[in-house]
Amino acid sequence: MKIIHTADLHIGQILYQNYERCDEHLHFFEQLKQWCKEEQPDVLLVSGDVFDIQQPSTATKKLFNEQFVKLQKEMPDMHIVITAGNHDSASRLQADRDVWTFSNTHLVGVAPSLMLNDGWEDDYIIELPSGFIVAMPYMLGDRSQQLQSLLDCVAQRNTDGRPVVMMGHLAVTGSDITGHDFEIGTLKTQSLASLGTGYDYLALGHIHKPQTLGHPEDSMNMEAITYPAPVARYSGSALHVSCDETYPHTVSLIGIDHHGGQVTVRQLRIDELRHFYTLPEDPNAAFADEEEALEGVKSFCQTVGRGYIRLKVQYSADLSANFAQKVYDILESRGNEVRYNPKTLWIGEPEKSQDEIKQTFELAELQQMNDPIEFIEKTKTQYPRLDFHFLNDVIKEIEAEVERIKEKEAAKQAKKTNDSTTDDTTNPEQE
Ligand SMILES: [Mn+2]
Repeated sequence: MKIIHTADLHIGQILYQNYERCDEHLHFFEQLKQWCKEEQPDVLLVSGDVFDIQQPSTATKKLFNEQFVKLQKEMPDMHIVITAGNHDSASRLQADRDVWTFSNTHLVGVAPSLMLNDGWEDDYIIELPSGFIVAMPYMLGDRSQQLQSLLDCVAQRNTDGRPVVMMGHLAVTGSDITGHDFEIGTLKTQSLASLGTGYDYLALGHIHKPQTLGHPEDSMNMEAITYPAPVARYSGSALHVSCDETYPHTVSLIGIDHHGGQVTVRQLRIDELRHFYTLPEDPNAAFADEEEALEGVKSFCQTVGRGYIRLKVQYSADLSANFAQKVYDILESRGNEVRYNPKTLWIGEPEKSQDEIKQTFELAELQQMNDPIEFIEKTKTQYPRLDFHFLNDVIKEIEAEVERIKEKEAAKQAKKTNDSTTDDTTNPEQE
């Protein structure tokens, strides 16, 4: 079974509230089409975040329709499977499903509900002569049981050892999230183990850096690499979605010989229409003042002439209030081929006074505390504005609440164990 795996297209993305990226997406689709023609895969997988927003514009939907119809027309035997990511509207994608089925294109928007009807598996299992695809879109809740029952269902049908592929859109615990600015605590990760067993290749989306899980050493390797099944991989996004995604972007060409056999991964490097630059390009330099920064922008326009730029400016530089407008004015005369990220990187911030530094606790400090009261006692001189007595009361209260919750949980657990013992004796078939 031969697969081309991509994800996180984010069609319709507007960068820095200013720049449409249609031409960049078209440039991507041109390459994708070329690769499909050359490689003749059995199936093209798009693992979620097809669109950048839930209600894409008419122009964006048109681009989606045109490009996927084109792919299908050129490769009528190739199947296309597209799942919804967290950026997509699950129900909107699902609503178009029936129409697309006529052209070997399978859209899966909505995740299985907790109440399942007979035959629900058929909404997620795509059986092809070359193999099986379990197409899972982005899921909010824990669907471990449904995933395993889908894989079990495939195992039953798969009497001739065909390859089994599963798709998912989620952050797997331990993956490399370089380039994503997730705030601490907002990224929900799931363990690979919770996604079940029985697939040969797990085609993941959501994390934008291309990577095979468990093989960080292979991330920049463009040669064909063979692993024993199962293999879990993020294809990475189609375009750089932010300027922090400095690594190369690729689509993944996957070959699977048979179920439980060998999986071969080869990355196809995507040529980006516009690259991201931080000016000055010398990592140790920063613009000293406004004049130098504007000169830097002009010179970039003349030499490179295309791309997204952000500026590194010395902290001491005094930029005028309409600095960004001055940059836009320079770029406008260049037809907006050079695009500006107005979030300036400030270099060489002067050292803060002791009083300014220790207003809050660092997360790492909190994690080191075995006994917070003892820790704060020891370090309170560093925090001149800290109301120690107040904090002491708060922590005591939290500790008491945690105890209460623990007791409640223990009581609940004890009751559950009792109940399930009763259930087991009355009806051993029921779970
Ligand atoms: Mn996503």
